[in-house]
Order: sequence, then structure tokens, then C-alpha cells
Amino acid sequence: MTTDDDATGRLSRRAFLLGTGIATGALVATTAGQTWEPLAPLTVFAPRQQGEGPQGVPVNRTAEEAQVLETAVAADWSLTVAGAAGTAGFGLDRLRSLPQTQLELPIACVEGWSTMARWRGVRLRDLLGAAGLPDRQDVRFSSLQTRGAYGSSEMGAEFVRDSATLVALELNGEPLHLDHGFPARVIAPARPGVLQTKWLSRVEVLG
Ligand SMILES: Nc1nc2c(c(=O)[nH]1)N[C@H]1C(S)=C(S)[C@@H](COP(=O)(O)O)O[C@H]1N2
Ligand SMILES: [Mo]
Repeated sequence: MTTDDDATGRLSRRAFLLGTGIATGALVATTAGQTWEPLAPLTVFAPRQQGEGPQGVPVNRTAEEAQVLETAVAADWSLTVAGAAGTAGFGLDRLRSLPQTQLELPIACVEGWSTMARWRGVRLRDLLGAAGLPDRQDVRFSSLQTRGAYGSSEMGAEFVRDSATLVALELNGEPLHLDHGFPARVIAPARPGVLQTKWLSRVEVLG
């Protein structure tokens, strides 16, 4: 009996994960028209597989490619959080001292891969609260990466308020690997990977 229960449990979990994968695939398909860009030759000949890459997650663009190798590890890095009411800077220690939330969310790239991962960090709405800013308006994220595509993204207020929207500091139990966006990146549910901005420098509440 316990064996049957175990088998059933495993099956439902697998069915659940499968369901998640399908949902993610559908999302990517519907948004691909907006986010598509021609595949680089590398990705055509060496498509990324689940489990590859540091911390078990594929890398879309490395820190070296994004030219953030120095700025991402600078001792004086801080995340600027700005809005109509003012601007505040949050260094890594201060971000770590805020309440941390951990969740499992997929990261899904239009290039054709999707991987579940365990993310930990500060809820965006908590960060805005700590800066004395509202969580009822759209937000723009900017990256330390100043050249090339995907250096910034915008998020509608419904995602800003979502309890599963994080400024992530950790991936699969470790500080973010440099290639996954150290010191901090966006992780939000049900969004294409292209909007999960890495190497954050600024969060701005749009008025
Ligand atoms: N700053 C920045 N953020 C970025 C990107 C990028 O090129 N630059 N690529 C995006 C894309 S297309 C994807 S799919 C995810 C991949 O995240 P990962 O490399 O940590 O897996 O990061 C997103 N965030
Ligand atoms: Mo992507």
C-alpha cells in the first residue's frame, strides 16, 4: 500500500512538473513574436540542454559577454531603487538583511530551453516598501550591462505586487553565479526569460 502511495505521489509530482513545462512552453510561444531575435550561430549548432551550465541552469549570456566582469563584483555595487518619493541605494549586505523568500520557478528562454530552479531573494514589493516606494505602479529594471540587447526590462504593476516576484540573490542554494546575474537579478513567475534581467543596477518605479 505504501508502495502504491509512493508511486502515486511520484506520478502526480511528475505530472505537475510536466504541466508546468507545457504551460511555460505555451507562454513562450505566445510571446515569441515580441521577443524573438535571430539565433546566434552558436545556439543553432549547440542548443543548450537542461542541467548544463553553472548551478545546473543554462546561461543565456555570460558576464564576460555582457562586459560586466568588473562592475558586477565591485565592492561599491549597490542597487539603486528610485521613484517619485526619492532614491535609495541597497548594497548586498542590506539586501541580505531584508526578509528573504525562496521559491521554485522555471526560467524559460525563447531559444528553446526551460529549467526549474530554486531562487532566493527579496520580494520586489518588500524592497520597494523598504525604500518607501509604492508597489502599485509599473517598474523598470536596468542592468550593469550597458551594451547589447536585454539590458533593461519593464514589469506591469500586477507582477510588481506578486509575492513570487523576486530580486533574486541566490540560485539553487548558492549566491548567484556571475553568469546568472550576480549580485542580483529579476525572477518573476510566468514571464519569458528575456525579461528576467541579470546584473541589476537600478529599479525604478514608473510614474
Ligand atoms: N542583463 C541581461 N539580462 C538577461 C539577459 C541578457 O542578455 N542580459 N538574457 C535574458 C535571457 S534571454 C534569458 S533566457 C535569461 C537567462 O538567464 P540565465 O542565463 O541565468 O539562465 O536571462 C535574461 N536576462
Ligand atoms: Mo532567453
